[in-house]
Amino acid sequence: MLVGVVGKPNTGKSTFFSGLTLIPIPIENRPFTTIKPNRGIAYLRSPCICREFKVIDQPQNSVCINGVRLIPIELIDCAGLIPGSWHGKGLGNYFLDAIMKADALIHIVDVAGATDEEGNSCNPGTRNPIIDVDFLDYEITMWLLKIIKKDWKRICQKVTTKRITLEDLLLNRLTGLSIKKSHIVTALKQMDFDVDTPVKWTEENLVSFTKELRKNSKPMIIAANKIDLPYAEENIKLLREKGYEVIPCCSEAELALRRAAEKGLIDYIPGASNFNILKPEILTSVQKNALITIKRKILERWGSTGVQEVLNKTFFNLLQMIVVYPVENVERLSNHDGQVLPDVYLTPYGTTAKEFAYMIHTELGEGFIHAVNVRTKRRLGENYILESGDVIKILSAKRRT
Ligand SMILES: Nc1nc2c(ncn2[C@@H]2O[C@H](COP(=O)(O)OP(=O)(O)OP(=O)(O)O)[C@@H](O)[C@H]2O)c(=O)[nH]1
Ligand SMILES: [Mg+2]
Repeated sequence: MLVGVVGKPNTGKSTFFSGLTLIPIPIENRPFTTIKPNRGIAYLRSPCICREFKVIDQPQNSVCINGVRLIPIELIDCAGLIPGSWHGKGLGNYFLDAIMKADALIHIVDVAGATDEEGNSCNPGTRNPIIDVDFLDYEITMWLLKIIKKDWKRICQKVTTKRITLEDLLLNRLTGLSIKKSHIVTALKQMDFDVDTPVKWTEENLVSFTKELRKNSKPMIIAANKIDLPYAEENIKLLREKGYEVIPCCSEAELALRRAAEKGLIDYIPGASNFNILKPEILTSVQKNALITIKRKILERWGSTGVQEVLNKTFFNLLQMIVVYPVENVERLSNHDGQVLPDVYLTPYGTTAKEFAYMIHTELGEGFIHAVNVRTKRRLGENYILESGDVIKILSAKRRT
């Protein structure tokens, strides 16, 4: 699962990315600092079940710190898009190619309105962030439309003459863009157009379909960044009044706190609403004041920097992912090597016990007999829909886990 950090230039995408991954990358107050995308690992945070079961766990595919599981996911920090990117403006073609590999998008908006249309800085309150929110959706949809249109006539002909389904032809056309057949099928159903005669679709039909496809295949969450600046609060209110769901954040504060924590200067945990200064004697008065300002203006006012919340909400709300712990030994909660709660899997809500078995290992799925809910010790059939936090043992005729 790959998540793209996207938006217009100079909104704080690289700062957001670096705050989550701690990868040092160029950050500057000018547009197009990032050209080549940055990729890195960030961590989702989910309460670990080790506390509930009162065990000391030995994580393998994740990390557990003080009862919080850190689950690795991949982030890509993309170059900025500007109006017209979809038809090549400002290296748009190249930039959009990178964005299209993502499974979900985090749209970083300068909610203080302190950057103009092309990402040059301006006085806070100058730019209307609502325009920024809408433009990105438009650019990505138009880019997708352009790709579909390149082959649309041939696709229509093949549906009519060769009786290949529209979804299969579109899937083929959209290879490499992280678009699944289910995304196409859902978009077609939502539109309710005749899939047997796409030749009769109007331009408007095609645009509506592409919009739906974008929403399904590249769902987007809006991070309202730069909440430390004037006008941010008013703009967040305006966006919410217009029905936009936004998560306020301050990437700059998150990056500063993470770096200070890495050096052992403070005890900050991502997502927390507070921290303590551990080594006041080695901080300069400028550093101390900066930390106190972050505490007062961001943590006390907004509850957190919002950055970790954006990442968690992307997975747990937008993509509706759940966490499931597979084990082999029901009593010890361990795997075949005796490691306690070694793995946690992220899977979309709706995953069945049998599908989960396939996720772990093909043979486990093929030989699926039944699963066991470790909490209740009850047997679960292949169609049982997993719940977040489930601890599952799978019995298989082929291989046991
Ligand atoms: N005040 C404030 N400034 C921020 C915040 N986040 C980032 N910035 C500043 O915004 C400017 C641009 O940050 P970048 O992270 O380079 O922005 P970008 O979106 O990656 O820019 P491009 O790569 O050019 O598209 C830098 O001066 C950052 O310090 C924030 O939360 N508050
Ligand atoms: Mg950047």
